[in-house]
Amino acid sequence: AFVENLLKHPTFLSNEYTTKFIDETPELFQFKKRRDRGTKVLTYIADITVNGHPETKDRPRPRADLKEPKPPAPKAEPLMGTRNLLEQKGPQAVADWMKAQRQLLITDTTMRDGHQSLLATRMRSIDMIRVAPSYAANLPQLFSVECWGGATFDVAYRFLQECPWQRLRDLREAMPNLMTQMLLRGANGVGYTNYPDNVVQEFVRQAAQNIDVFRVFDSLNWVENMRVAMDAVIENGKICEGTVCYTGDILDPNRAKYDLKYYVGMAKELRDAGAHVLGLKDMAGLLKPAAARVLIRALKEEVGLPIHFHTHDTAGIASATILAASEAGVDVVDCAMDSFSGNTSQATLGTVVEALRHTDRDTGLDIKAIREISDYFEAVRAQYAAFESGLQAPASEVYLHEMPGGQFTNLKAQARSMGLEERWHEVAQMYADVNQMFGDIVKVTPSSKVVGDMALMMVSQGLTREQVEDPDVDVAFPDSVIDMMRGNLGQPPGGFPEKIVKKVLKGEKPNTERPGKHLPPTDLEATRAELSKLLEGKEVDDEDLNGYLMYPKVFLDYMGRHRIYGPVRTLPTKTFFYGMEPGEEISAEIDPGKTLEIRCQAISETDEKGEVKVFFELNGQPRVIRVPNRM
Ligand code: BTN
Ligand code: 3PY
Ligand code: ZN
Repeated sequence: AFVENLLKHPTFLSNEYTTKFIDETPELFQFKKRRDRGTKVLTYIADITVNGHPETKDRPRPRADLKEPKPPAPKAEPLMGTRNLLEQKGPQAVADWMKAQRQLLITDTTMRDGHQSLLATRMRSIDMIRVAPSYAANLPQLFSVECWGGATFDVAYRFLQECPWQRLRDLREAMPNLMTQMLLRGANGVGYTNYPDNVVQEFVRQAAQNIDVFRVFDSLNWVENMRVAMDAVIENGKICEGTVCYTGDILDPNRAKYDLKYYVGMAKELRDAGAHVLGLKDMAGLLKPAAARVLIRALKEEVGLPIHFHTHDTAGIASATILAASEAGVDVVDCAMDSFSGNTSQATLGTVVEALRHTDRDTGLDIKAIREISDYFEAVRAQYAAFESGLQAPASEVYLHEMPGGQFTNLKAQARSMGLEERWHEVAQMYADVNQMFGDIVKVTPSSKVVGDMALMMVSQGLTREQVEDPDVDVAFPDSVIDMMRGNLGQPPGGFPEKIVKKVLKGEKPNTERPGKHLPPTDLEATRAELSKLLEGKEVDDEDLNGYLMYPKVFLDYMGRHRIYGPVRTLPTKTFFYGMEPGEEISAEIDPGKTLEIRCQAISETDEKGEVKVFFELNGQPRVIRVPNRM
């Protein structure tokens, strides 16, 4: 009935079909009879095989001789790691230990910021879960593994057709001795807007089941707006890394707004708010070695918390800055596996480890184990050629525009889609101008998106800063700009400039209090009931509820596709993005112990109805799936 229903639909027969079609026409997918999961997965493979994946259309293809990535063998039973200390003695004991020992501790970011910054966050869970046991066994000295939060949450649902919570559970189970770490955007959760306090609290409670270290930041560096999230982390017994976002240049007298005093002051506020660890988040990679020496030394002396430093290699200088920070006594730094490092990503893990060998800050990590895992990720990365940015080299231009590493390639893609790729350097300059027009703000998700939206609009419409600020020139501001000027992301130090607020809000009075103060609490149980109804009575667990609370539409779209395609998360990545070829065989473990052995036998010509038959063998049984050819 499913195929019949679907095939008669005019949109499905035309070329307009994308996975969106399903989101917009859910009534077609309300079948009486539940199809089995094997059939659903075959339907997915057949569809991709015949019509391609919308996300990889017109993008570079992986090499033809691509081999399935093979993770290195776990060497032995995992040794005790930081997670064991946290479980036995609690977060303060971990913080005390960090300060007491001398080695430079390392967080591996490959599974979060690494692919967020290089591959538009598209790495699939299966490619992470396969190598997680090797991390646990072969790199037990790691401080933590950053593997969740930031953009990974919505990208999992939205583009990868998988549940982010399940990813986290699987990773946790595979690395029982290592602390898992996530990036939490304070009152913005893992979204782009401020949520009611109880939604943030509920999200943290759920995440704390499997996350040990929460890096909590605010996109305007407003500590007031971080307290709810920080308190929730502390209440759940996990490590609260209260985080300062770094912008400007403390050594530049012309950028006096963000000087040493400012950062030390904010760090003290975070300490007083209960942070166990001080995060220093240099999301754009602007902190230079000489400035790092000064800043880290001052923070160590005046704040007293252990410091965790995060930077990006956009300008090519991240490892130099890390070494300077190390000499100044920083406690932990973020690096990515070599094959996922450099450019807009983090510094190169193996290189930092080697650079500190035979010094008093030797990391204690096994360089051979790092190389083996990096080799695995090199093969993983080759599968995602469609999502590479094409960025050829590091560039000092980042000191001009100050775009975060995680935004850079996204904004470039957005510019490309608007026909502005040739004018990228104008966009970069405009981004800097918009920042000044907004009063020189911290630019990190979501404030960075607002600056990017405004810059693209101005370049595409040929508007200058002077024109935008001129009360006599009519400007249609992007919604995100109006929202930020209303105060819905909170307040930057010193507030937004009156001139621009007036122009954007046309005299409407902005809210300068904490946005969460005015958002009524969400009735969680009523929301659960509403969601259950939308899912035709399906029982809604806490993970699904939290997904829906963060991203209602994205979550429902995901569930709609899940009904049709079933559990596609364990398909090999090549199959997920490119389908199968006749003669090819794959296997996918859809549940522990339940494996689908899938062989693609043949693909028919398109018949007079415009359909293609894809012939499979599923665990030895012949199966035929018909799909419309929309190519
Ligand atoms: C050096 O003296 O070589 C640099 C300072 C190293 C001090 C280490 S860093 C980790 C731990 N945390 C501290 O505050 N002190 C030690
Ligand atoms: C995110 O919020 O996703 C970031 O990576 C910010 O740097
Ligand atoms: Zn980052």
